[in-house]
Amino acid sequence: MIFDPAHECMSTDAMRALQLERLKKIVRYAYDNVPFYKKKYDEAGVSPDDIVTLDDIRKLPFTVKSDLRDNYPYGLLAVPKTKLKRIHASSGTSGKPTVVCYTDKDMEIWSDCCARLAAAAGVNGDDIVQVSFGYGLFTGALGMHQGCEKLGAAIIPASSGNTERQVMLLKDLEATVLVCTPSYALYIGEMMEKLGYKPEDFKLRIGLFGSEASTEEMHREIANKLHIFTNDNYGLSELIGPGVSGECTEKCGMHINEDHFYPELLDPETFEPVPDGQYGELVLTSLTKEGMPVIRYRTKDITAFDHSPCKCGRTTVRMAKLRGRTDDMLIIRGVNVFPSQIEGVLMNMPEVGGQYEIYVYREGYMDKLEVKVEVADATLLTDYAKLNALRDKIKHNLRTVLQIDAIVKLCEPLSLKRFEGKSKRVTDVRDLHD
Ligand code: DLL
Repeated sequence: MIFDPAHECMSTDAMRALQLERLKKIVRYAYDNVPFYKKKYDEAGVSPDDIVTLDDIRKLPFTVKSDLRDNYPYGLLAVPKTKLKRIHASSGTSGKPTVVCYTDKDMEIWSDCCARLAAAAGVNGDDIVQVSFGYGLFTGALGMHQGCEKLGAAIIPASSGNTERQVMLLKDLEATVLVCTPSYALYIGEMMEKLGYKPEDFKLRIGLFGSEASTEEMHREIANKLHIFTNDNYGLSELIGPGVSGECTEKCGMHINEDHFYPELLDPETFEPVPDGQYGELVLTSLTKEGMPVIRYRTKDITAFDHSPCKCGRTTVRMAKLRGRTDDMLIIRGVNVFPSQIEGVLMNMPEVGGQYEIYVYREGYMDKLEVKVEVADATLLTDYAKLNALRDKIKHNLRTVLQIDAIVKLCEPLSLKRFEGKSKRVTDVRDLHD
């Protein structure tokens, strides 16, 4: 089902015209209502009247995460606080969180955008949706909750944690859709096995995942474990939360709701636009946000665009699964390594499980990359020769993809840390050793 065909299936010309009209309006709106934008644009010598074509967006300076932090909590509001309907925040790893505010109209658009994603994955009004994202300031749970509710589905607001109970709820309440991070889905799948259940004991048919990077291989592993269709959804609090883009059942990229979020894909060093199929940094502009408009936000997320037609009938541009973030790329002995490349290698090997940890450190002047992964079959741990052969095979496969050697450590099944929300699998301690 296409939730909003009038916008999701628009002709390219009509979409560009709509985007231009909205872009002109939002730049003027931000300039007139948010002193931060007025100051920034005045300093850059650019005025809202300079936006005549869509390309003119490139005249505007970027907005970055620290702009949001520096204006904590309400400095970027374009409306009086009395007009706000909801306030969320993204958990900063250090210091103050980034606060994001929604008016009534923003909430309506947010729900619609999430309803589009859920519908694109096949969710409908008959579904029972278990939301196992953490409820709270995080946008994931309430965003997807509202979107699925809009489709008429029944919601189980389970929140994350207490994984045994998650399994009980999924089973007893006959949930048909699971909403969580892909790493939590994997953990829930393992718990089902541990409790002695089979996929047939559940009514689950769809997994709406997102909020963290995951490879196709990881989705395949979850799909095999739970016997469900899985899709990937992308978003970020600064722009709205979930609702920016999501995969349809064709699974050939995430359709961007580009009538609300104008996407640019730029080379992070030259800021030149990157052509379809090549990777670059995603820069997003909210075209309709009323409470806290965000213009040319550097997401640091690395993806590629695809403007070719999609079989599903939607005409919106698609973005590839994220390769990672510009700030989580590891440079190891001068070679660029994305954790997602390591995940891709491991998930392609049935001999190892879905959990892994990456540890980067320095020995003398030498960077070391250590990859810990669980063997799928515990009996292997007693067979030294087989264990060694598997270790060599993983090393070889990693070397083929990364071009560097890794130290591989094989662990017992279920021995590595599991995640109930966004996973954290990389530890880089090199700076501490400098
Ligand atoms: O994670 C919003 C969200 C919730 C999206 C639920 C989808 C589902 P933040 O907590 O602000 O917002 O984190 C945003 O998470 O810049 C990406 O680096 C990463 N991220 C989000 N979705 C994906 C995804 C939510 N599907 C940051 N694949 C973003 C890879 C993702 N990374």
